[in-house]
Amino acid sequence: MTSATKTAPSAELSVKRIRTWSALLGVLSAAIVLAVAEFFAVFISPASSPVLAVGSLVIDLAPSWLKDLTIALFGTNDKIVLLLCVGLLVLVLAVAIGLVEYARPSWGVILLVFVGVIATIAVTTRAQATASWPMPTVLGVVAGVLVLRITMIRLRRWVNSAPVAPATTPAGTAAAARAASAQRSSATPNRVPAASRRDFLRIVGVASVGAVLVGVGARVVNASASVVDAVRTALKLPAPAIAAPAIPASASLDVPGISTLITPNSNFYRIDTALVVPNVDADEWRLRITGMVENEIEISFAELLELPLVETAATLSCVSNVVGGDLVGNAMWLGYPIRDLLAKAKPLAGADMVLSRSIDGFTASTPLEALQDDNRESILAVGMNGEPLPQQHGFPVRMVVPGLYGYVSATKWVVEMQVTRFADATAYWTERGWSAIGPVKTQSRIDVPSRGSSVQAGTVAVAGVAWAPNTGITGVEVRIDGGSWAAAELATAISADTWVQWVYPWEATSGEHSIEVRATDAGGTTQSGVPIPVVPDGAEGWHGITVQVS
Ligand SMILES: Nc1nc2c(c(=O)[nH]1)N[C@H]1C(S)=C(S)[C@@H](COP(=O)(O)O)O[C@H]1N2
Ligand SMILES: [Mo]
Repeated sequence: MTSATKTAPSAELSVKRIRTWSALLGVLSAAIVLAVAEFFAVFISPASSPVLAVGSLVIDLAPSWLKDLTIALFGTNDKIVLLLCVGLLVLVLAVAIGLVEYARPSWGVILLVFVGVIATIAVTTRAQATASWPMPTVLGVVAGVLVLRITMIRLRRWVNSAPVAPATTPAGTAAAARAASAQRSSATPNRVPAASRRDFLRIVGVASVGAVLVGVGARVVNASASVVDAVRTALKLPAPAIAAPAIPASASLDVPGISTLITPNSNFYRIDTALVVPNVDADEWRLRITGMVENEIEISFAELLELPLVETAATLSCVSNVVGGDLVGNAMWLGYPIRDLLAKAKPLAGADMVLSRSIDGFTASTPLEALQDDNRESILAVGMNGEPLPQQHGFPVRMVVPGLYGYVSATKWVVEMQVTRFADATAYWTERGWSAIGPVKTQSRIDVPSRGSSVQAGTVAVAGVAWAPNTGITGVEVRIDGGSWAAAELATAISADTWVQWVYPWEATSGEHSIEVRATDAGGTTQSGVPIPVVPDGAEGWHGITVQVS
């Protein structure tokens, strides 16, 4: 009885308290939206978080006099002022959403969704936005709506079971009592006030603590990612000591839809085991060469940048790329030859492998020979297509070894190269059933026409790319409807390490037709038509498509 006597008085609800609670529930729902959005932004991009996106949208839309005024008034604090203004606006909207939802159920939800749509537009219109960027905001709004509804239901239950306290201001007394009883539903209260109050407070408490923990945690992660990104953007890479030869115009065919010779960073496939892209501080970064070496070596990022860097184009491919798949790309890399670092470390006799390790624990086993080979430009890359490595492609440093699949060579966020033996150590994917050795298999792909598409009868450009990195492509052939193979025209190869564009002018006649492609590499091997799955060391077979000609 004692606890009931203690809680009973505060279980009473004045209209003012109902309003305060409704407003707080609006604020809580907004906090949930932001926390959940911030959480999912960790996995997509810190810049996809709605707060920052709305902030940048405001910057984009603000008239210049307003920008000038804020800068005049607040100087370099203008961004903070902006974020405070956005924060204040969010707070006002949140309070409104809570009040409206209590007074007119569903209208608060509609208002919340409306604000969510505006935030989503802000996110999608950011310059770097990709198709997945709206996801954090959308999921945040969904969570916010759920919390708003659930907590409002509990609040109503409490209101319905609680005695109404007299309002504090005399003038308000009669009106408040009327309003409060109007707000009760006709349902008979089935709980004692103290219990429904406890229920309500419990869910509000859990949701608040959850929002704070998730939101703050995710914000910290996103903030450190943003810092790394800011450092990356500000970084100016040195010019190469040995530049790649200029790319002749004849290296690119003028065929709409063909893969570009150089794959832009924003289109470059990404494969890794990292749930969250590692944020590596370039100033802290060190690479250690350890294991079976005469001299262990440790090198910092600044030291690496002082070495004479080479620029080299290379096609990177994933062992999981199916025939015709898109887990392959060609970039211009800037880096330091690994063979030169190994020469300083002096591997001991008997060593035959380098186990490279990423800051996140991923490992790859690369034959020592491939890293020492004078005829293979294996590098510790710091640049990709004229920029510092994008974070998701290994900032600040990754390995690139032409001719080996990524899983046995292209360690991103690399921090250690342990010289060892295949007999003594195994890498991440080898422990999961993939081959310890992974040379890239010669492949060719039809980019246009796209599979299943319809084309007009007449001359149709069948075109695509073919690659045999570190070996080179000497020929590409096409056949129609299983007929005889005909040579395609090859663009100028910029090196043996990159893919080559090819085109075949096909006299297409109406009806359904199959098109197949095969390549021959500089080693004299022509791709076999026998389909082989990707596990354990890469797919084989001819890429074939069917098209409809009308
Ligand atoms: N740290 C780390 N590096 C990694 C991987 C990884 O999971 N973690 N995956 C490898 C694989 S399987 C491939 S195909 C290439 C892909 O490189 P990209 O994402 O830059 O295209 O990275 C390699 N480097
Ligand atoms: Mo891969």
